[in-house]
Amino acid sequence: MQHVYSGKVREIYADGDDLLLVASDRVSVYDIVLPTPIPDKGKLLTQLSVWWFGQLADIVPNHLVSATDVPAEFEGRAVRCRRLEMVPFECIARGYLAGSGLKEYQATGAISGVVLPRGLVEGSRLPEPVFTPTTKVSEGHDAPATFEDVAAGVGLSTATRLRDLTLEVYRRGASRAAENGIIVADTKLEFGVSPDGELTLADEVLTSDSSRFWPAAEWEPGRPQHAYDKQFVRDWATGSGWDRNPPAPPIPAEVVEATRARYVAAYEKITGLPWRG
Ligand code: PZK
Repeated sequence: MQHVYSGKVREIYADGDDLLLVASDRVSVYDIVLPTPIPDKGKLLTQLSVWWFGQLADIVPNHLVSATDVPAEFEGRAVRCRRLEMVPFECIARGYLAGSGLKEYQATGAISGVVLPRGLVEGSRLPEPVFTPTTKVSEGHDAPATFEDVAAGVGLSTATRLRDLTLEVYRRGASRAAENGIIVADTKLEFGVSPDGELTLADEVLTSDSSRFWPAAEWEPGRPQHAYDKQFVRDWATGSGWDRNPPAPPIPAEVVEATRARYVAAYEKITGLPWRG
């Protein structure tokens, strides 16, 4: 097996024609990876994503080959997937205002070319979910794109499919999560084209690393929302005196344990299954 790519918290290996996506227990805040792992995070997010692929299979085919046929050292935290020709846009759906969507709305009244009502604030629910793609930039952060940009890149019919699929996946995910006390504010999807030409859902889906999960009970538009998963890490980091430059200090044990409990809770609430790590 050949290592082909390292992300902040994940790795990709090639195994023959397949790829293995491997999730680590690393966690980042303010875009910086902390020196202390969150035990089982990689397994929890991998198993949540695998569960979602099953739930979404009637909407869109996916790249998953096997979640069990992986090397023993990666057991539970890797998926074997089909190698695709990746679409050069990140397909994002937003149902609430946060992050770069909030910034763009405040500057222009629109996101990705979609005009929104006046008077929305940080954390507001949008009248309906919006497709807000970005172009992948190898260095630094992704650049906002409009639907027209996507159409110019991949053609109008593929762009329309990408938008419709992204919004349908978001609606399905947000609705399931909301029934269980979790707001999915937004989610980032990646698609590719299979060797037989089919648009295929790739990467990880509807995890808290690829989405903003908020505790619904604490939702309060007008201020930054609490993150379902990393809020304890953020609160500790803010209070620790750390200047947000690397290297980050180690995470205290009680913050690690509370954070792990949130990843477990998100998995159990969303899937309805007990976590048996
Ligand atoms: C692919 N990424 C992003 C994912 C990382 C980075 N099925 C596929 N075929 C070809 N390429 C990719 C995929 C998928 N998924 C995904 N980059 C390439 C990514 C996981 C971990 F570090």
